[in-house]
Amino acid sequence: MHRAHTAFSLALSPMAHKNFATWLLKSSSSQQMAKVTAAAAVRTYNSAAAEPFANGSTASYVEEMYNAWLRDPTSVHTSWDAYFRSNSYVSPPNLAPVQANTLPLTAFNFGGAVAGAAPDSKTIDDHLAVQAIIRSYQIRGHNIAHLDPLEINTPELPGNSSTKSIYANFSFGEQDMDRQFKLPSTTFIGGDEASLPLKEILNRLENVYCNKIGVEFMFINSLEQCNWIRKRFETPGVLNFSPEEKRLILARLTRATGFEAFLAKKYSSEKRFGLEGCEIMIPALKEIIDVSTELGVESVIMGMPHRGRLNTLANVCRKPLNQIFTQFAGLEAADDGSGDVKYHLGTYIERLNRVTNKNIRLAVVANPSHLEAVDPVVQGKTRAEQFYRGDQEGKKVMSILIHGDAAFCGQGVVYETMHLSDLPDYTTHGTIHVVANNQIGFTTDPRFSRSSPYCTDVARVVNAPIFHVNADDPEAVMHVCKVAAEWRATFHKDCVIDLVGYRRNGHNEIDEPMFTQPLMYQKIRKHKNCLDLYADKLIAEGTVTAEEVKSVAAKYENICEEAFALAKTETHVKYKDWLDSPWSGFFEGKDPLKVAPTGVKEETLIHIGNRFSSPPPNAAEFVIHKGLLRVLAARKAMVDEKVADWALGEAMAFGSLLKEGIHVRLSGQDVERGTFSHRHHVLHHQLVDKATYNSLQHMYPDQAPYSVSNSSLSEYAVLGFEHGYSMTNPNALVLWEAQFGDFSNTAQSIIDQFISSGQSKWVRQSGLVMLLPHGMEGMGPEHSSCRVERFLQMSSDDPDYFPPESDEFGVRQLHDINWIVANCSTPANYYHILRRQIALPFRKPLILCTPKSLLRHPEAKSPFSEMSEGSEFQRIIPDNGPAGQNPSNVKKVVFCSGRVYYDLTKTRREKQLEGEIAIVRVEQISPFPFDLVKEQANLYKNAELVWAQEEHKNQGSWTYVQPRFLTALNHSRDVSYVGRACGASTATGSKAQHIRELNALLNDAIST
Ligand SMILES: Cc1ncc(C[n+]2csc(CCOP(=O)(O)OP(=O)(O)O)c2C)c(N)n1
Ligand SMILES: [Mg+2]
Repeated sequence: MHRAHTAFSLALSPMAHKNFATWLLKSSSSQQMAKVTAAAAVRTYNSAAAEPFANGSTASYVEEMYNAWLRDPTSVHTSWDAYFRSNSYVSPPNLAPVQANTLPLTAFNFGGAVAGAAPDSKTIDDHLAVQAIIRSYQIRGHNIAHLDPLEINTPELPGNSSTKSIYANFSFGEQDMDRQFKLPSTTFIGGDEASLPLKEILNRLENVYCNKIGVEFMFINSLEQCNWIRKRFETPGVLNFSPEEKRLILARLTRATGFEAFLAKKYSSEKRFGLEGCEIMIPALKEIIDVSTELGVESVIMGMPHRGRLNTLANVCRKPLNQIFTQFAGLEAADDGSGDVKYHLGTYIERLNRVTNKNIRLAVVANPSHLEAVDPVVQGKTRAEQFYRGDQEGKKVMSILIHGDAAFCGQGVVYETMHLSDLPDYTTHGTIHVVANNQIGFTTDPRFSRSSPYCTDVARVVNAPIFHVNADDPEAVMHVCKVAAEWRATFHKDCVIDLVGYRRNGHNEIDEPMFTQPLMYQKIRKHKNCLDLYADKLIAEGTVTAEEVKSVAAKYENICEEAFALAKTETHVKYKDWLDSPWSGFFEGKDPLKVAPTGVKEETLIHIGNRFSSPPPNAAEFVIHKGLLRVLAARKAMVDEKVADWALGEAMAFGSLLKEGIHVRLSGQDVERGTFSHRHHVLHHQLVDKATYNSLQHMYPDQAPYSVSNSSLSEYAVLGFEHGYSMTNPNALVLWEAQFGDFSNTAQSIIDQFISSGQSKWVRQSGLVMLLPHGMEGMGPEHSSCRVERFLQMSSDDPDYFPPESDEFGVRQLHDINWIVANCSTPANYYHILRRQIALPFRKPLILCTPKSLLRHPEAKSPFSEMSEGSEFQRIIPDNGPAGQNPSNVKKVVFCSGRVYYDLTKTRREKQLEGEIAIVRVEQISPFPFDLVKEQANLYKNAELVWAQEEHKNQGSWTYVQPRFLTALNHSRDVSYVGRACGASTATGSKAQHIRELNALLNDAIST
């Protein structure tokens, strides 16, 4: 099912617009049908000459004019408008309001019932029928509303015969039209009037629900919210705008239109993904921002695709036009990075909102081509900004997400992001979604791009009201935007504005749309643009003169010309001008190569360890599960012995950072307990629902906040969200953990498009940590590998370049690379690498393979001495046993990474080769520790060098490390591969085969 029909099907169907008349009178006479159909046609009449009533009596003519005026004051001549506004008109008895809201049902004469007597059953039935009609309009009015400026969509949805069948049951005829009906409390169409004639009820409902706005909201399961919406659309006069307001809309529309026209003139062969056909989006965004600012919002974070982006930067954010025009000049960049095309860049601006006279910050988040990928990123950034401002209800910071119609319904990440909208640790307290619905996606029309009636149906899952509106009716659009902003401020929930427009050009300006949509574009070619239509309307009603319209347009063109001239004087572009998340002050006064120490005082470790192993203090009644009491006791015993396992090492890192004022946020599926039941940061009272204790939130009275949250079962949106969160403040450790590392590939666009390349494209840094459980432990193909080879393949360090050796070798490498990939084998090293994320004078994403069985491995423990003052992260852990102590005896050095180390040492012990085989762990795989590998190789001058890995040969680290080993060894020695053969799958599903393969690898590696 889909809503769209092409112009072709329209051409075959002369009576494209069905309306209430056809629903109501299915069982009535054709004469009545004709009459009411004619009355309904008044929606489209504009001039007295064209209107169908002039041949009636003067009284009925005036009456019809009055009806038309009630529906749309602009549809009648201005003299009539003035006349009706002056209240001089006394409507005939059947239109005259009865006393306001005071009369009981029995007070009406309903054509049969005597006033004062109890109503008969027909009267009651008819009233119920009217109530049902009102409700039907509220539920289904949007189906037939005039939303499409091109009128190529049949207004009624295909297959919606249920609508007709409901109306077919009500057989009101012409004789009923003047009957007075009491209005139920579920409608506001009466204003101050308690009852209205049926004709007036239908006219008003038609006008509210089937005109240029289609409100889809009756699925919301809150009466309060439904009534709130009804009131804002049904109350008479809500669509009346003052002349000042109209002029403002016109001025904004002039700028939006003028901007695209200027670019088209100056850069006719450049792609800019113009907004032509939906220019109203710019005044719409401005209206949302104005109303929201009025209601207390100080910061708006926006995410949007290509379409209209430059216009938004220019006319919503007011980014200097010359900076935008400079992007067209193809200049070299003055700063580092590889940059991005102009319609992907972000911006951040702080300015005075001239309408509200309040300061406002506006950010448009940079995004890749991948449509909708930016949605969760914006939400994470918004959430973080709310958090740092203490804005717990989202009153000061809000997000706006702009979508294309095809992408909004086609991209799954929209759904995933929607589902974050009401989760306690992910909500941004209401997002306003704006769909620039041009009824096409590249060359595909909606009949072939979605199975739902509207492109916005995805929002129904979170009970978001959806306001469809014809983009050619600026006042209707402004009203909808105002309601959307008020909705968000009132209920702090998502809502959607569906701006139904068209696309005047091809997908981009050099594309030919007639190849694929000939009929649609024939219509478009003949269609006047929105600015001209609105200007004509305002001129006709006397709000502005034609000269004023021209002069506003000319003035804006002058502004563009001046900026154009200025842009010509520029010699370079500056990527920094396009930064969406500036970290003011973070880099100031910092030595760019100085890393703060990551070891902490032993007493700090002991304090954190004791807290982490204790139940809530002074809460004897808090009942903890017996199994967890054992876990706590085991932790306490480790603290007493001054050793840490994986969970304790992690808690030491988090706790010590929190002590230093660094906010820590860990998010992902089941992270509170940990997939492998090792973490247990949240203790649950066994008898009281939702009573929990999280010791890391209670380490120190003045610590930074700690947040750990089980996420929805999503990787794409949640990883995007945490990436966005990490962009806001560099002084926070933000971690996302995958359930198993392999699931991270459902978030591949976030990894590829944002995390690995964000700094290079958009000068934006992020210290996000990805924790990816990884290891070949016989669990089958799907839970073994985080595909570390993919991350390594995206690392930007040159395999053939050995950087100059110096004391700062390690930090300089980190500075220069795009991200860090590591596989730590000890809790201490895990602890240090987490702390190093904050100790660095810059931010880099950290991709960390994390263990599974090692979480409980008796040897995978670290003494406190390896975490206390003076200790630090070890990029390579040398062999500290007999081999390392007597290197000249060593015949073979086995380099490895991660958990296989423990298997290798066990085999070496069993084979009693501890003096002859050295095992060296490469903990930080990328950037590659060239210097330390060289040092180790020099230590074992005569030994054979091998790289042993448990992953298949075409997977794991081998292809990344091999050329780098050769560079580190200056090609003077070789390093050979020991491990599994190449494979298509990550691991075998057979336990027996797994063990066979592992033994073969261990035997190959540990042999001389
Ligand atoms: C994830 C993704 N897939 C495919 C594309 C290629 N693409 C670019 S624009 C576009 C059409 C988008 O249509 P719509 O969302 O309606 O936006 P419009 O261009 O009409 O404003 C497509 C398919 C993309 N950018 N991102
Ligand atoms: Mg589109």
